[in-house]
Amino acid sequence: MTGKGKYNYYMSASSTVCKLRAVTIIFFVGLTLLLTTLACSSRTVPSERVPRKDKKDKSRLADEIKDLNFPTDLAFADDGRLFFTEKTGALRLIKDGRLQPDPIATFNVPQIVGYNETGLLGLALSPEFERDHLIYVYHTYNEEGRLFNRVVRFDYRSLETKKTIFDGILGSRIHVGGKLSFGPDNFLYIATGEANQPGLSRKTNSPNGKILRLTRNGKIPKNNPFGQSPVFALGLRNIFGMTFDSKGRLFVTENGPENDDEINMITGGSDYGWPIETGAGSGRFEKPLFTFKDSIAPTGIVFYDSGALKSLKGKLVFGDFNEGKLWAIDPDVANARPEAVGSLNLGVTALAISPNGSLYAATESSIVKIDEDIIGK
Ligand SMILES: [Ca+2]
Repeated sequence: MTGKGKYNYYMSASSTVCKLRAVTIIFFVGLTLLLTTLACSSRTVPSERVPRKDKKDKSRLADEIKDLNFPTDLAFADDGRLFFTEKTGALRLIKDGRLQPDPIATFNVPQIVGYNETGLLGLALSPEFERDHLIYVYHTYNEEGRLFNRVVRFDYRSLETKKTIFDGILGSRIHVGGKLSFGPDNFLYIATGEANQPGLSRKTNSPNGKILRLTRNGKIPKNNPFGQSPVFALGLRNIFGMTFDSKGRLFVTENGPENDDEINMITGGSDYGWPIETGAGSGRFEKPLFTFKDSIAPTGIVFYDSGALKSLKGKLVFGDFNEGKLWAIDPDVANARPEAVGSLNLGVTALAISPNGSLYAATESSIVKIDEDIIGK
């Protein structure tokens, strides 16, 4: 995601004016089209204001929640509550379909003006969240002018008791990773970035540019591949998405430099080549499941195993930040290519599947339910 201002959250005043002009033009063009459609057809005009009747959707979320402050990660509880992080530091909750006005907790993250990828970046609920109420987050912090990242755990019922699970991940304005996932082994997987120091990706004594694996209390599992090291896999540049499939395999979206964004299957002890090689390379390093020659900035990824969106069943689904598209690839088909399956027109940051199998995407300013109207657009 380097150099394209993709996470450039702070808009300049002149671009605001341009956007207002554009919005005005789009409004009048849209109004004309709407009136034409109404005049020419008796069909119902599709509108996001028309609630979709989906009585099975126990999460009861609205189809779209707007005006958010750059959501970065999503996590559903078993009862359908949706927790999400905002880049600027707030952990928020959507309950009974409604966005709760006050954050659950706010993290003191650096508010960097200009292009940056720092902040409150990742979220995972404990595998036994209904019982232990534990929430894990990944966030950047500033210590004496230097940026670092850490993973913190707290009890949803007593927010003041925070436990640091892992600390000392070097920070930078860019390439700070941040996604968290619990594996089927109940270990916590942490995706870090190389903090714009590519050499760190190769060092097993650095947590940067890696997938880390820890117990839920932050200890190093006995069977980690590099002995008494949290490192699970190395040679990674910057990861914006991580998920396990139904077979327990781990997949990530990795952002290449100006090209070669990768979808990788991660196995313990493996080396993914950065910064020596990108893409399929010479065969010396782990080969990606797929490499995008032209950068799309892939982000949130899920394995879709529900029947609600039939065309996606059994596929890895991921979003991109550059064009706001959704992509799907079958991880079990050799040399499969991702297929663009829909578009949100806003940079996608995270994906999640609700307990009843509905797919949701976070964009840079909203959370959207992905239905058949979007898939195939
Ligand atoms: Ca690679």
